[in-house]
Amino acid sequence: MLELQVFAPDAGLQNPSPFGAKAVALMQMSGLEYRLVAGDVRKSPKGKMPVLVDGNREIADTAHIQQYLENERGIEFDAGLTDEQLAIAQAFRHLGEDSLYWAITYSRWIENGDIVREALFGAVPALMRNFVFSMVKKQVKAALHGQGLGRHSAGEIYQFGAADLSAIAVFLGDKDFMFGQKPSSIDASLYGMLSNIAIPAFDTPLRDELNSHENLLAYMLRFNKKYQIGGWVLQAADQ
Ligand SMILES: N[C@@H](CCC(=O)N[C@@H](CS)C(=O)NCC(=O)O)C(=O)O
Repeated sequence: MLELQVFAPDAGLQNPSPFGAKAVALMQMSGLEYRLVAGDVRKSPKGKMPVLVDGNREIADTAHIQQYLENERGIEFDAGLTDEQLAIAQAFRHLGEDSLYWAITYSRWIENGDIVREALFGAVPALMRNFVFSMVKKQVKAALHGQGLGRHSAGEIYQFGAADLSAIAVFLGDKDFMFGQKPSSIDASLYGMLSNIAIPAFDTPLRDELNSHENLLAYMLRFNKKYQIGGWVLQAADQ
């Protein structure tokens, strides 16, 4: 059976990773049987999670996981989309995964480090936890600096994040999904980002911004319910 490796759930957070949530969304959309397991990022082929394991094949990166499901399992996530829609999807994918993702990363690691430490490093013995967390936080800070977003003030970073969220909200409008009534792979990608912003444990300006867009909240919930994902999105919707 297919196995999807993600970060282990901890501290009440189910799969607390935007790309993990995107991969779960793709798997649920595919309708294929799979097992969700806690993976070890140090053993991942590209040093990142998630990873899809199919027998002795390891597929790292959600873009490659999507391609694998399409090419090897015949799943047509984007059937019926025009070339123009595919191009728009590609642009929104990068907005979510290469821009908004970094604002999420900042809002967690830099601004809510204590929660991340307890949520993601719960398995590390208490005596070592601070040390291990500080080391990883240093790497995340360097990555944010390298990417460029980390060079801005908190206010500026959240403005960039809010602009990304507004762009998604405007394009979505009153449609059910980004391209109408039928979900496609871009919805899985955006679901991964939005559902992570919605995690109740992270009370951040990004979450406030998300909460100010009723259509985005309804979209997230609609996707979650359609593919029976459950978890924090439903908790957030209840609040
Ligand atoms: N492009 C990758 C990005 C995956 C990614 O950035 N995963 C993060 C968690 S959300 C990760 O594994 N970070 C650990 C690290 O960078 O050491 C994908 O689409 O899967």
